[in-house]
Amino acid sequence: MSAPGGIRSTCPYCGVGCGVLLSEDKNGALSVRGDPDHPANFGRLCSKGSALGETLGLEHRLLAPKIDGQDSDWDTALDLVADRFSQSIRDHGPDSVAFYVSGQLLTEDYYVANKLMKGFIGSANIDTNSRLCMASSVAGHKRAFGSDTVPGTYEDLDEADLVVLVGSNLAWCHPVLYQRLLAARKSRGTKIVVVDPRRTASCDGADLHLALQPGSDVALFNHLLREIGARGAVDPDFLQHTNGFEAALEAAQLETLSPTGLSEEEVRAFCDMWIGTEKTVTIYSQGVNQSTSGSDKVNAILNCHLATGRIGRPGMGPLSVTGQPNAMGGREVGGLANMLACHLDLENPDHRQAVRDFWQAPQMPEVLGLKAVDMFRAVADGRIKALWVIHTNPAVSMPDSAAVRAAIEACPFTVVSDITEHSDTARLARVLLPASAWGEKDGTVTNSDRTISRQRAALPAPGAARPDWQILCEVGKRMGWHAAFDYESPVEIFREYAALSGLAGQFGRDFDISGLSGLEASAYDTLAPTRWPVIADRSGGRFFADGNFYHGDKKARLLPLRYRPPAARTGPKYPFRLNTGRLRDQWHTMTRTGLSPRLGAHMPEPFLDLHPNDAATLGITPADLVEVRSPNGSAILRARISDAVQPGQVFAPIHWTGETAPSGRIDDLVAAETDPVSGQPESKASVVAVQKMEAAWYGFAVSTRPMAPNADYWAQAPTRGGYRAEMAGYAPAPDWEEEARRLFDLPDAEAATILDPARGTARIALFDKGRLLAALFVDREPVAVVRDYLATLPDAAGTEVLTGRPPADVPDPGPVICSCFGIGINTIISAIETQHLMTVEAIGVALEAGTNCGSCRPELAAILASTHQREAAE
Ligand SMILES: Nc1nc2c(c(=O)[nH]1)N[C@H]1C(S)=C(S)[C@@H](COP(=O)(O)OP(=O)(O)OC[C@H]3O[C@@H](n4cnc5c(=O)[nH]c(N)nc54)[C@H](O)[C@@H]3O)O[C@H]1N2
Ligand SMILES: Nc1nc2c(c(=O)[nH]1)N[C@H]1C(S)=C(S)[C@@H](COP(=O)(O)OP(=O)(O)OC[C@H]3O[C@@H](n4cnc5c(=O)[nH]c(N)nc54)[C@H](O)[C@@H]3O)O[C@H]1N2
Ligand code: SF4
Ligand SMILES: [Mo]
Repeated sequence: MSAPGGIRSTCPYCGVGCGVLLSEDKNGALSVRGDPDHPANFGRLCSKGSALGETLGLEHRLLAPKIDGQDSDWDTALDLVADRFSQSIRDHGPDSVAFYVSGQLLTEDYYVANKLMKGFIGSANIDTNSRLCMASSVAGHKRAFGSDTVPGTYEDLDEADLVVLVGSNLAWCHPVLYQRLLAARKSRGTKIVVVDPRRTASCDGADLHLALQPGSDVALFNHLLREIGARGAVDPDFLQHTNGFEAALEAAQLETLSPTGLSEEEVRAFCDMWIGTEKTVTIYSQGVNQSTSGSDKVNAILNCHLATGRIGRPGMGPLSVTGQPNAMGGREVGGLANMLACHLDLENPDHRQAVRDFWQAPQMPEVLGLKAVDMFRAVADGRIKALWVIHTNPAVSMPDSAAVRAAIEACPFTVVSDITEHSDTARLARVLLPASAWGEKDGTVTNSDRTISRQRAALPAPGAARPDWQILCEVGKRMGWHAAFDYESPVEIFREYAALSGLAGQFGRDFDISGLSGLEASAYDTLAPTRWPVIADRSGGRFFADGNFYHGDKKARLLPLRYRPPAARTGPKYPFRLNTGRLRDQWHTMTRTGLSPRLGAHMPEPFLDLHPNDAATLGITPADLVEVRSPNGSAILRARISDAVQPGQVFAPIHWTGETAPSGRIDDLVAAETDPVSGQPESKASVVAVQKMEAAWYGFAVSTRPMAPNADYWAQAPTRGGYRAEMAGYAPAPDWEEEARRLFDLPDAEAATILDPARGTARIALFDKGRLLAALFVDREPVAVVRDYLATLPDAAGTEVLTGRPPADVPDPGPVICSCFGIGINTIISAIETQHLMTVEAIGVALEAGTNCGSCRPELAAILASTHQREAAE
């Protein structure tokens, strides 16, 4: 829909689901602004959303179907996919094929993928990366409520008096919601508690941080339940609508606090706040879900909300925030191997029959499909003979990812639908299918609070790219199911889906949007953000305040739970607990955010945070590289010494890949241990050993073009003028000038060099007619050059580049803090000192830093505090 400010659409990153306005800027490029009318963000965007325009270039796009690395055409590629899938089904049965899909697909794409696999191929072997993300929340919701229902809404954050963040770094991962929370804090004094083993950016604004031991959340929330019981804080009227309170309390009585490692005072303060504040929202995310006790953690939290009746009323309730833009939509369409469509159950014969009749499907599977980890095991041992991966990058994001890569490589037939061929998964596929990207396609997504929003196209699809739903339907038709997949446009799919949800409503399910089943194409085009359910007598709202749940007896269930430690145990061989997670400015495997120089500047390298005491014991100093080994694999990462992590614990980000830093692939270290109920892997509690990398050489390079490093460690990131790379190796090159020419692919460029073989140093700059193209700096120690200045090259030219630092009259901005305006730490410190700035707001006025998305504001506050501290001490 074209509004006065442009076309309305939705950000393709996190589950906040911010509305955006798309228009053409004065250079003809797509400009992306926050939509002031969208109820998720009211105009705000975070650094990732603001940088969307920088990620739309076509140089990395897959523009034609490819077979065995050769460009092909759609007919040939689609026929091949349909033939090979059909052949496998004929020869080995429907369970010999599988789809592995994504919470980033649009609802319409997701719906047809699920329909094709479950209704027509007749297998439930479709699973999604939501298994790595939301599966424990889904399982917890179903156990407690009888359905996968998110009870509350974002408005609860405006009305709460206490918000508890459990295993959620909201400041970085749901930044616009976090800003909304801070705004509420400012106006009504909302208290914030963070429960996280690590001190994160979300702790900066918090009243209390409980740095519990990894995996011990059940022990903490069992204790809270005990206190709720002991202090008479249960809501007896609400308990009438529940079962299991006594048993849950009894199990909680057996628990102690010792697994948490927290002091009694800290926990008392937490219980006082929680029990004393009726309007409490508990937000939880991957620190809860990604655990072998993930489902129990979810239910331990839900137990406390059910016991106190704090659910579904304004300003209170549990809120599982979704990660991906359509994680919620995927759950609605039944994209997981253990679900049907529209919150109907695969195990229920009546549900199966109803969906089968509705789809006029030839067959429906009666058994659950393989969950992600088991699915790739079945690929590895040959049970799955044809695999189609859509909109996800399992070769790096699955646990034990080296084994997943080997499995994909050995699979007889693999298809990948992606927007780029430069991904670790795409590199392994036989057939590559070019998908239309965000900005080019139409459909719907559902965010964390059940709001359905439209994504709308503002750009033409480049080359031969096609929307995912169309590719799936073409294969369905070619497999012989023409009528079932004969859609002209997404609205036809949406209408069918909405009608099916009406059937689910008749079965008494929560997910019913049948009010939208008659939507005309024009109404779909203009559809405003709409929270489900959408039925004759109801639209949106909250669930469960009335005590009506979705179990057979309409009651909720509290569960008896006991703490279980993470599956892997630390010991002398693997003494550290490895925690993994996200950075503010990158999205997953970086195939999109990795293209933005602004976003790349925040953290250009993969790293490992370790506690100063551990660093001292291991003899590791800042900027060293470390080798990290687990029973599954190894990695090399830059050491960051920080007391944000506890002794014995280390943290690494998930974003680096074979494309950006092959030895930084963190899931190579992660064991494929899963939650017994949800099948979700324990991505945050592997065990590792850490030691200093005894590198013989270190390098830093800048270049106008991508480089081809040949080093034991390397990491490459985009800059405004090209690329920067860190490198290190066990054996130095015999001739560094020759190596530089190979690295930059500039065999004949003019060179300026300073070589000192005796000291193992080399500085080489390569020019074309006096214009700087690339430079390499090598040393036996981590290279001491001013990286943020060199990263501005080739703006600065000339042989003075070999000094590795800016000329006296050019200030070095330092590492970027504010990505939106590209402002470095040195610029900020200097403004604080010279202009005597006292507040984050004043920094904003002086430099603009922190005034757009606000996600660097915690860092600005920290810089302000440390600069003032230093000034006071001087
Ligand atoms: N910038 C950015 N934002 C994103 C994404 C992104 O890639 N980049 N991805 C999106 C997606 S798909 C998702 S799923 C969300 C994830 O959003 P979050 O879940 O908020 O992010 P994570 O960094 O994975 O993990 C959250 C925290 O869990 C903590 N944790 C680890 N173990 C435990 C434990 O045992 N108990 C508790 N209580 N905490 C623990 C970690 O220290 C970490 O700080 O983010 C979404 N938003
Ligand atoms: N150790 C550890 N591992 C984790 C996690 C963790 O916290 N720790 N988190 C897990 C979680 S929560 C998640 S959600 C996963 C995320 O992991 P992935 O889903 O594997 O990561 P993405 O980079 O989002 O992959 C999306 C892919 O889709 C492609 N793509 C983009 N747009 C389109 C499109 O329109 N159509 C198609 N067909 N393709 C497109 C992108 O280029 C990219 O290759 O990682 C999981 N892995
Ligand atoms: S918070 Fe940021 S990443 Fe998430 S939807 Fe909004 S703009 Fe996109
Ligand atoms: Mo996720």
